[in-house]
Amino acid sequence: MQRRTVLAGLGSVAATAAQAAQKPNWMSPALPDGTRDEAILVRPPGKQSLIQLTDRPPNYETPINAFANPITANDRFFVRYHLAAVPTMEELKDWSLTVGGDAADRAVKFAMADLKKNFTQVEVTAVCQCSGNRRGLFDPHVPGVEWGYGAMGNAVWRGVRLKDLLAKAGVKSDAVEVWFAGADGPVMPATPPFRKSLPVALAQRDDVIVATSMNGQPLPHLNGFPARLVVPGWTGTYWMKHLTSIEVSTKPMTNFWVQKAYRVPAGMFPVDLPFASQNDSATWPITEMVVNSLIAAPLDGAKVGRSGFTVRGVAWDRGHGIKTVEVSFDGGKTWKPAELGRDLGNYAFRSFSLASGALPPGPCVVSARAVSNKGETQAVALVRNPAGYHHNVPQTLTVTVA
Ligand SMILES: Nc1nc2c(c(=O)[nH]1)N[C@H]1C(S)=C(S)[C@@H](COP(=O)(O)O)O[C@H]1N2
Ligand SMILES: [Mo]
Repeated sequence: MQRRTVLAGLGSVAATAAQAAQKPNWMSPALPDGTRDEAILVRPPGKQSLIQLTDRPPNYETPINAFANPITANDRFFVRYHLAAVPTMEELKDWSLTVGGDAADRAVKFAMADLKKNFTQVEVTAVCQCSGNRRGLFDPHVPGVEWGYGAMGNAVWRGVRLKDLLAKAGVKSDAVEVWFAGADGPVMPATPPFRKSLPVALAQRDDVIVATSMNGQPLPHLNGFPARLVVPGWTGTYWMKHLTSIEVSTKPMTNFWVQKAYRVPAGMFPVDLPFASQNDSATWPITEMVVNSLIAAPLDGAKVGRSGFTVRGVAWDRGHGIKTVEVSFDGGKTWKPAELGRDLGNYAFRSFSLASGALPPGPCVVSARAVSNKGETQAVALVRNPAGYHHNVPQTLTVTVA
């Protein structure tokens, strides 16, 4: 009996090692073993291959090589849900959006046709990144969805200004926050529905929009069809999908998602617009992203020729724009400035590239680091926080020159 247990144990260890060895390099080797073993490439409806981290609720990340393009294709864009009851396309057919609240003069209701006909259509190119992107690389590991590098994407969002919608309802002078709800919900009634809020000053910013289109197409089902909030510079948690209700409020929102989740130690990360109504002495809500970069090519473990290779990737921050990206081909001993690609706006991915030139045979450790126009740099050492947010330590990968 005991012997059999031991054998079974050994068998599973052997299987795991073999599986790990086979894992393609679209997953970082730094991810926890369990995550690497369970993650599979799937094609959710309307999507190309994505890495499935959980199925219910749907949590799918974008493979690294998709970031060789600074615009993330709709069918490669990552998917993140907290709760499993995602409305079907059929259920979203008679969608409408209400705007009201105790700090609004009146309640108004919009159909899709109203949004398209009666409002100025505006566009913003912006990165949507989950707060927990790269959480799986935290050492020691922290609980949560163990994302690798791909819980993010950059798209051209088109829709109407949030402030124009708010103006139709009328914003009273005692408004503190704007509250948002979407059409998805919990499977069990005891689970609190996912709701988020924004400071009223941010909700009035010109580039905060209710998007109905993404890269020239209607929003994909799993990215918030038919309308979602876009909050350039702020992490994805505020980008409410399947948006159905907006309330202008005299009070700070109170629920699990704002008071317990999505918080970081007070003052740990720089912000331009404090979310004062949600700050307490110990913790602040996570809001603005941190400067970061990702190498999309070559992939970790690739074999390259002695004539060298070109590093390609993207860099982004919280809206100041990218000043420089430097690349190292010697494990961080020396750095060279990369060439920056087209400027798609301060909230967008900035592509970069740099050719290595001829290289001696053997391992070559590649890394990249970005600096924002505000002078902010990527973390030299991991900035630990309990929920595993804002990982922006420069990525390193090893290629073999032969
Ligand atoms: N309705 C709804 N909106 C939501 C969420 C959700 O669970 N439900 N998750 C948020 C989080 S945490 C992130 S990171 C982004 C992810 O957007 P995506 O699924 O389009 O990539 O959606 C945000 N909006
Ligand atoms: Mo997120």
